Order: sequence, then C-alpha cells, then structure tokens
Amino acid sequence: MIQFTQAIVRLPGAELARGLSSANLGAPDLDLAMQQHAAYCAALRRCGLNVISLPADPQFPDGTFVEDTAVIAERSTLVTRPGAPSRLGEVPSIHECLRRLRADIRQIRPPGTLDGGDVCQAGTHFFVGISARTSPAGAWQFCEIQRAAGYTASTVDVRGNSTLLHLKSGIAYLGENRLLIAPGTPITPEMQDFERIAVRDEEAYAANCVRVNDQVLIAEGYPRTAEALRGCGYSILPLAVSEFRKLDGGLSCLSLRF
Ligand code: CIR
Repeated sequence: MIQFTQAIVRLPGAELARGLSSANLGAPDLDLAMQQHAAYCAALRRCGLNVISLPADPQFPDGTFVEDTAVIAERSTLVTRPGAPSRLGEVPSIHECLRRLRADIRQIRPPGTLDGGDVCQAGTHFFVGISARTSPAGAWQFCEIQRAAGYTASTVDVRGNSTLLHLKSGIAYLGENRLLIAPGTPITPEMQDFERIAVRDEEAYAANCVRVNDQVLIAEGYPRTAEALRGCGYSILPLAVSEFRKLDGGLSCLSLRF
C-alpha cells in the first residue's frame, strides 16, 4: 500500500450552504462542519500526514471537496476539469499549490470533464467512473495519461445508478487487493481480480472510506461495515461527516492524499 506523507485540504467557508446538493438532508451547519473538518484533519495527522490547509474561497462553496480537483499518484499528477460548471474555478489555486510540490502536472482538456471523486486507484490500476460529472472524453484522457505513466486503467459507467454522484460514492480500495463495494455499483471484469467486500444496503454511504497508511477512515455510524473492516484486520478511525453528507460529500472528497 502507498505510504502517504501529505494531504491537501481546504477549510469550509461561510458560503458552504450554497454548495451543490441532491441529498435533501437540509442545510449544513457551518460551526459543526468546521468541527468535523478539524477532526478529519487531526485524523490525517494521526495517520502521519503533514496537512496543507488552504483557505476557503467565497466564490466556491464546494471548494472544501478538494479531491475533485486533482489526482495525485506516485508516477503522475494531474489537475481535473470538474463536470459542474460552478466548480471549474476551484482548479487554478490547487494547480498553483501543486506546482510547488509536484513536477510534470498534466491537465484534463476541454471538452472533457473529470472529477477526482470518479477516480479509484487500486494498486497500479485506476478505475475511472463515467458519471454525471466525468464525461467519456474526460475518462479517456485520464486513462491515456495514466497508461503513459505506466499504470493500467479502465472505466466504470455509473450513470445508471442515480445514488452514485461519483464512482467513489460506491467503492473504495482498501489495499491488500481488496475493494469495498456498495450495492448497485457496477462490477466490471477488471474488478474480478480483486477480493470484494460488500457493504450492506442500509450502510451504502460507508463505502466511501479511505485507507490512509495503517488506518481506514470510515464515516461514523455504520457498525456493520466497521465490523467487516475490523474482521479483515483493519484498524479503523470513525469520523463524523454529517454536514458534508448534506452536500453529497464523503470522507474521501475532503482531501488529496499523496
Ligand atoms: C458537488 O456536488 O460537487 C459537491 N457538493 C460534493 C462533491 C463530493 N465529492 C466527492 O465525493 N468526491
């Protein structure tokens, strides 16, 4: 499993409640969101990461979901072209930040679109969701960039499942050749090479967990998934993310890890 040393996050700002949402769970509470974000950053530090925290930008209410703006792997770095027009402007500041940290940064070019939430790296393979946010053209550009960097890549069309905003709303790579998968996530031939752990229907949101070094960050309140992960030998760190869930966000989308 990749050992991460750094994470980039962006603080939620006063404009958070204007973020895109289909969740119907009400408006996020900013104070609680700030507390949850602080606990999330503390968890990343506990996993050994140096956390680079960017300020909120009032122009971009979804800016705290930094995962969608870049994909950073050992052999490649790229900035995305988010599929929601209101989020396109989040990319330049992330690009600027990455320029100081990474060499040879590639870009998804128009008219292709790609959200980082649609990218699931599983060892040396990338699964790329084609979704309401990531276009087939964006996914193909992504696959070409990763193949040139020496990875393999394949697409997963999630457009048939309206509960999946992104591929990673329904799948996580745990390491040790294991995928955690929510019901309704398409199973592609490339996934057959992995051990697959099923998340129960009523705990589907818990599929968006994140392996960070020796820990697995998991949303708080999903006991069956937590038990399944512990049963596989993982040490888990449950975190409250209710306020980000109100904006269709999960654990993975709050950071870029590398
Ligand atoms: C959006 O709709 O773009 C944000 N409200 C949520 C993005 C969540 N991103 C992710 O899960 N990777």
